[in-house]
Amino acid sequence: MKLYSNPASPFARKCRVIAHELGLKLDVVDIAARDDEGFRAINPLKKIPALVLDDGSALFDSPVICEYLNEFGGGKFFPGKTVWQQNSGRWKALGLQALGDGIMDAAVACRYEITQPEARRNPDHVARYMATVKAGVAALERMSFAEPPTIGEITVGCALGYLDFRYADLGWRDSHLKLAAWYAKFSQHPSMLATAPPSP
Ligand SMILES: N[C@@H](CCC(=O)N[C@@H](CS)C(=O)NCC(=O)O)C(=O)O
Repeated sequence: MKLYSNPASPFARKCRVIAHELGLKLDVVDIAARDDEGFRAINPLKKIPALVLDDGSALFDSPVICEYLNEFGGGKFFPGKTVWQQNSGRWKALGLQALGDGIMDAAVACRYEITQPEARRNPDHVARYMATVKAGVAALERMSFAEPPTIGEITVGCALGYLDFRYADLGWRDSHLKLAAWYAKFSQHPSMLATAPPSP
């Protein structure tokens, strides 16, 4: 299986963490999707991650790829069908994944905005993205996290890792002590250490 990825992408990192946890060997191809129109032949949305299976078909969107890898590798990162429970089970895991993905969406979009030439940068967009990032992190502070982790905890870990990577000055730990204590431990999982983004 070939994973189109990039060491800086928090979405691709989710897939790499699951693969590492399950001992799945992926052929990882690093690309800069933003500048690669040809990549639309694999993912028409031109986003990484994309997973190309041995029969040539492609999966995209990190929740889909992660769930596929989880099933392929016999993992337990996606809890089975359960009735709604606020603090555990399938809907908690998927809800946490959605929150982490939403933080990453805003943080990545903001990064694209602030790396534009100055004349094209829109401060209103930057403010709106950062408001979403901050509200998302504040919501995480009020949540509980499972051990062993689900896809929810993995996504949140990748989102916080991305904030440290691209927004080192954000200082999210200062006002989110519970979240910071959880992340200090979570980020030491071998799969998180093995997939950490490069130094900025
Ligand atoms: N919802 C997608 C988001 C993926 C995404 O935004 N990837 C970024 C890199 S971190 C990308 O490929 N951007 C290229 C572009 O937007 O042109 C997922 O979960 O996989």
